[in-house]
Amino acid sequence: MSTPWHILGAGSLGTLWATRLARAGLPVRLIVRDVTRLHSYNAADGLTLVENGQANTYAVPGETPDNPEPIRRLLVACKAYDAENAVARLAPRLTPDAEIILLQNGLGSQDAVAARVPHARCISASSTEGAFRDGDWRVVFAGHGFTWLGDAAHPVAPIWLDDLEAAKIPHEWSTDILTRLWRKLALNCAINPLTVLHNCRNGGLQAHHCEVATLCAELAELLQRCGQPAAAENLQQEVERVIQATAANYSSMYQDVANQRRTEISYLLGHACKVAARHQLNLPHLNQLQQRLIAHLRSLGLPSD
Ligand code: NAD
Ligand code: KPL
Repeated sequence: MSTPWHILGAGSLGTLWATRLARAGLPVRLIVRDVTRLHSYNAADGLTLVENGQANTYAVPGETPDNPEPIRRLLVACKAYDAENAVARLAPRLTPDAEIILLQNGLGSQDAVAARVPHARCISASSTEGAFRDGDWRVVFAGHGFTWLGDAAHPVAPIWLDDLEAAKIPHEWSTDILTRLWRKLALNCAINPLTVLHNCRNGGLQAHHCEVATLCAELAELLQRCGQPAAAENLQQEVERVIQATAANYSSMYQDVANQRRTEISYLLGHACKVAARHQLNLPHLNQLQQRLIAHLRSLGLPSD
């Protein structure tokens, strides 16, 4: 019997991964927050994936973090601000050879998790897949994309990539995952906060070309300084390309704010500003953007961290 996939977080990405792995006949367990959520989950038939308008339900067994079964392969699919505590709670269940796959956007949460469970191998992921929940235990596969996985400490690919192949999860093992994560972070820093502050779709930033260009120049300087020159290459061109290609979309941060949800600001713009300060790099526009965003979130009564 192959190693079970324990999936922490029954949100958009967690459900997207759990259903595709289960569909391929692989053993999957879903870890929900507590007994109340487990009762709610057990009252449903399982997890539902809506793809191309068609809904299919998969009977993935659910459990709470306190279940005694050891965990050898854990997919962490919660938000960046929940990852460290969520994994710390599961630490006693991790086997000595445990592997943890971290799906969080941005940077900072991966290191926090790794420090909590130093014996486990932590693999970071950067995904362009898109999904959203349209009900409890139900997810809509909204945007086909790709997931890069990598381990900055050990370049050797894990054997379970075969499971992703079987589950038809488009992926690639990356030997420069940090560069990918920094590049995505820079894109998110140049686009997402401005869409919130200007209250617009991504395409609305075409009217703020100079502001975007100034931020890209500072972000590129930061990437150079923290040893990520490849992530800095042609940053502004790529940001402009993404703005154009996703012109009709609302950024993930815009959607969080519109739905009065906590944002991942600390792992995106907050992380960039923190690293710049650590390098004694003065990036006035990036810092000002962070202050404006924090003030805006506070004015809406949303957490600013
Ligand atoms: P989500 O909010 O839909 O799901 C997170 C789930 O984790 C929630 O159900 C929450 O209740 C659960 N959770 C939190 N703490 C938990 C705990 N201790 N135990 C059990 N469950 C817990 O989030 P999402 O949209 O799936 O995003 C997850 C990560 O993936 C984020 O960092 C996000 O930026 C990134 N991401 C998302 C998408 C997407 O399309 N949704 C795309 C790319 C990257
Ligand atoms: O990833 C994104 C997001 O909305 O979080 C894009 C589309 C790249 C905008 O930054």
